[in-house]
Amino acid sequence: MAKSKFEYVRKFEFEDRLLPNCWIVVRIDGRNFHKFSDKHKFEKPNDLRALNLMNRAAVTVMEEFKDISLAYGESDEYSFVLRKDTELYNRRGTKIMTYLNSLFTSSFVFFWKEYFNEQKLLYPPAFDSRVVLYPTDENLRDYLSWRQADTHINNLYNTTFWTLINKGGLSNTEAQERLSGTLSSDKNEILFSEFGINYNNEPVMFKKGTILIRKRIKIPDQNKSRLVIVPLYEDLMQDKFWNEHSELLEIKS
Ligand code: DGT
Ligand code: MG
Ligand code: MG
Ligand code: MG
Ligand code: MG
Repeated sequence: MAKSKFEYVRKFEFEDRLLPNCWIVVRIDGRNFHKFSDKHKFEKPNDLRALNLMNRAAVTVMEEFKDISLAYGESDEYSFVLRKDTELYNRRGTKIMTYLNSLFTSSFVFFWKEYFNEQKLLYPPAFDSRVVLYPTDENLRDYLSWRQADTHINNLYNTTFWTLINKGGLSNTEAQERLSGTLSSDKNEILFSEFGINYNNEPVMFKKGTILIRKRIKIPDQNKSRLVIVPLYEDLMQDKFWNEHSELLEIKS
């Protein structure tokens, strides 16, 4: 077919093939979830419905895109790790990022009712996303450790903050002032000595975030196995995690 005179506009498009041999991380984050969580009456500091819905949306994305080997979620964000040797969409960055983001967002809306029941979705939520390349295994591990450290710092702060308000009768400002300049050990101490709360006994999903990986499961009574996506609530900063799940850093041959 003859080319139209308009065809030249394609030349304005740019090539965005991601560097080979690097881990691809796509991180998605809810837009203005400060307001969204407020309008939808999320429990503070952690709303189990919201976190489980985020996990469900992430599992949907992983079921569809098999080259995602691991995902990590906390709060209103999810990170997806694609194998460093993936050739998904010829490693076109925007194609990968926008598909993951839009499937995540539509799943979040699609499954909303299953988690929030009577609480109606009041307006369409949006998520931003970015794609980041990590050339070494160490960089990838440090990226995930960074996100999990963030989960820990925020959760310890938020748990103490809301305990001071809900159980200690402090105002928001008073709680904020009380916590200003405190170390982790101070917050643990406030929780324990003033409220009898041992932070170690808080729910592990709140403390560690959710790690999703694929594990081979034997089907009972059959000589078969299949890969299933499983949630883990482990410390991924430790070597132990990467030794136990050594397939994560291995290259398929
Ligand atoms: P952004 O990402 O720049 O558009 O703005 P935000 O407001 O989404 O800020 P971000 O992503 O740094 O922080 C996440 C917000 O979502 C934060 O205000 C707390 C809220 N949020 C996330 N998960 C929960 C939850 O389980 N319960 C409650 N109450 N709030 C949550
Ligand atoms: Mg943000
Ligand atoms: Mg956000
Ligand atoms: Mg966030
Ligand atoms: Mg098309």
